[in-house]
Amino acid sequence: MGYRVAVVGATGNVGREMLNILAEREFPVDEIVALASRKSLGTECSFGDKTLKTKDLDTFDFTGWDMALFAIGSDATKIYAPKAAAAGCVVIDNSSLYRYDPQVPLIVPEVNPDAIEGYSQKNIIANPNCSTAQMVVALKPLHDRARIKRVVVSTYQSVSGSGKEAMDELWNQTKGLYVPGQEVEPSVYPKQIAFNVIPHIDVFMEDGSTKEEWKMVAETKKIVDPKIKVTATCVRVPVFVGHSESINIETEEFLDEDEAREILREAPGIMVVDKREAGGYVTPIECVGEYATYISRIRQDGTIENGLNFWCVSDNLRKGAALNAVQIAELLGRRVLKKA
Ligand code: 2RA
Repeated sequence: MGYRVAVVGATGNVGREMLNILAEREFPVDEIVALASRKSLGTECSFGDKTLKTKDLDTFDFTGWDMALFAIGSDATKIYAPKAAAAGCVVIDNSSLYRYDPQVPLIVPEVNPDAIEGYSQKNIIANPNCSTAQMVVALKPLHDRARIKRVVVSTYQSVSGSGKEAMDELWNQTKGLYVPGQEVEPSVYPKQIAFNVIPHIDVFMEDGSTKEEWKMVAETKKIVDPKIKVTATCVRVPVFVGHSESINIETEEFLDEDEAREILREAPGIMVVDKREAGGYVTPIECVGEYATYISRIRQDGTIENGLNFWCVSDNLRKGAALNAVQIAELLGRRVLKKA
């Protein structure tokens, strides 16, 4: 006995990864349906060794379906998520629409699994922003041991976070720099992304931060601890897949770098690769397709009493989105629906 599962937005980067990961992890599926907009009707999507043809989201009836993993923008989610939830289908939503709603749990299963108890308020569970997910996996075990007071994070986010069009722009713009007459002007991004970095993700807020930076602050507080102070600078870099983050934390209690390394080594979802030698650290290219959040460069920050620095890398389409959503589905099945 398994679950009837819908993947909504099955033709996008994240939707395709959701299908891949549901199959890889042999999620107990009785029936699965790939849903997309009418213009993508009939598009083929892989589900393990099976091929699904997308069905029309607009006319789909979610009645009798156990859960729907949503990977569409907030505008479309606003239309279809309430329909699915009202039909009794639990929505696991990757958009930012419900993340800050007090009646919707925002979950990273390695960090706050008990929050799943709150799903029934709206029959919706929110998936965090990709840059938040990998960071809180690393923060949680250190916070439990030494109580984190403050986090300073700089991110180096791959273009797949902006979608397939951005990946094409990076590819074509890079190629165009070497092929006369094939120059590609910026369109997805305000400036050239090839061989460049852009300190701007999402819209600018009143205080000069960007919404991506605000998300990291708000979501870390909701998932880990509202008392933690977070300041973020989010940067787009010319990498296809894999977000990297330079993280500095200040803790209540002193935490020695060696103890921190051992704590992280034992923590769920984390792989520590940390040798003080050339190549003794993880780079985004190495995390693509993997489940783990990788931690390297763990070291004391001697400029403050209780400070630590470390490097954090993860596949933003996986732990940053699709894997976390599937892990929430697994948690929902284990703790709530209990059909398999
Ligand atoms: C990005 N975190 O990287 C945002 C949305 N995926 O563009």
